[in-house]
Amino acid sequence: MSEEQGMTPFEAAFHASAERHERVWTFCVIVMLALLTIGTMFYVVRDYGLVSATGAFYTDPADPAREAAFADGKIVRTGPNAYAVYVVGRAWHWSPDVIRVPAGAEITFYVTSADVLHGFEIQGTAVNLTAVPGVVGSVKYTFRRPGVYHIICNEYCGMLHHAMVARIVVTPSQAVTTGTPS
Ligand SMILES: [Cu+2]
Repeated sequence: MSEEQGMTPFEAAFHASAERHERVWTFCVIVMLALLTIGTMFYVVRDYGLVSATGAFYTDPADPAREAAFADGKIVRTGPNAYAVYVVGRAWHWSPDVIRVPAGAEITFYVTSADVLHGFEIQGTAVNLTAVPGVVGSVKYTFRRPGVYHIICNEYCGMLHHAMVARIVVTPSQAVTTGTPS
């Protein structure tokens, strides 16, 4: 109040105008930050799905059940809407190299390596674990949207490391098969 009293009419008008613009600008920044936060959360939830568990367990490499599960990799239906996918990395490919699972199902990946360290990464998702010989790592993931996702190797493993790419085909249906692309 005393501040306003010592001002010329021009200064008072300028002061009021500047204050109004600062309020508007601050409000705009708050709105932009809120939209950015909400938008980021929306895309993270939509595209990354839920990685609900990561861990590793050890099994006897000579266990016949394990040998069978990881021989060529396989997909097993474990519940009405759940699948277990056994993946093995070998220089320089993933088995199986085509994985078909339905959208919305809970997929548990069991990942190991037959030779050296490989990096199991599903592009466009938060799934990323190291495939270690003699160790089985596991991660759960739910694909929200049908489409083709790629498994890459992100741990340098030799000459054809860059060619270690496999496909996950997420179907809208419940149909599940495994195979090799021709
Ligand atoms: Cu590699």
